[in-house]
Amino acid sequence: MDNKRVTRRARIALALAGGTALTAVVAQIPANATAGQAAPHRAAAASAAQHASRSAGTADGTSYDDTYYKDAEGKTGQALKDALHRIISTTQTGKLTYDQVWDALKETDQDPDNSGNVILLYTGRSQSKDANGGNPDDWNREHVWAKSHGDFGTDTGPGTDIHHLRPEDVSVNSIRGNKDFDNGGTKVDEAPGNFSDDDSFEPRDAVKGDVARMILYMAVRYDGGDGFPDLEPNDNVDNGTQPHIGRLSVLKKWSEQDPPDTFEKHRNQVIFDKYQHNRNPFIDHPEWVGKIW
Ligand SMILES: [Ca+2]
Ligand SMILES: [Ca+2]
Repeated sequence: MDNKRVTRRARIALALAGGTALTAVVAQIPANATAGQAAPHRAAAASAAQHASRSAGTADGTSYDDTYYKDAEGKTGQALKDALHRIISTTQTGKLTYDQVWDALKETDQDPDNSGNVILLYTGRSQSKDANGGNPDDWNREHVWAKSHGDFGTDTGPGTDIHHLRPEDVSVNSIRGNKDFDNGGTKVDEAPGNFSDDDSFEPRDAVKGDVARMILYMAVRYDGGDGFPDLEPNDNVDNGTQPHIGRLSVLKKWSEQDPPDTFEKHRNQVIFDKYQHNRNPFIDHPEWVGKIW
């Protein structure tokens, strides 16, 4: 392991500890406290977070088994899916507007090597946080579960759930469009390692599992309540506006081929600590994919 990688790891570890500390600080400080008053609490919280990260591991999803995932313990199949639905729905006490998604993504998808940049999902490009907008090489908000599949739009709900929203190059986002996911197609010039044809899109290898786990999170989180459709994966590539995304058999393989890495785990933790307060169970427990589907 070279020095650069060591530094990068250390920085991510610090960021994780910082995220946990932030939650602890918010919980401890009265609403009228000033920044000056908060400082001693912050030091104490940071120390507590460092301790927690040494003993339990803040980035390790299994450390949530006895708490967050307690009601899912020992379950499989539909019972596991139902339990996870209840858990990730009732704990989602933070819900964003579509406008708030911009700033949230600047934090969840920050380049660990450059705090001024985000990493774009399909292209893998590191790009200035400020270069967002509507020009072809700007980045915008990619709905990995394409919002036309169920037509849920961008009202607060599935259309603003940052577990499946990622920064992406505007023109690459438009090539992906609302296609289902499958292997094959021709190269996407601006996004090395990605392929697309008339009815499907194949992301680069490094994010294949991320894509699968985002789709499956959406299927568990949205089950027809709150006026939103029941999202479910299937094995088709012509789902159109139906509340389905395919192909499930391919997504399952992708999840196995590309297990959660530090970047994906960190983003799950930031969403949990700071924004939505719910977790993507398949990042914490990738083996639950096969227990449900
Ligand atoms: Ca990955
Ligand atoms: Ca569902």
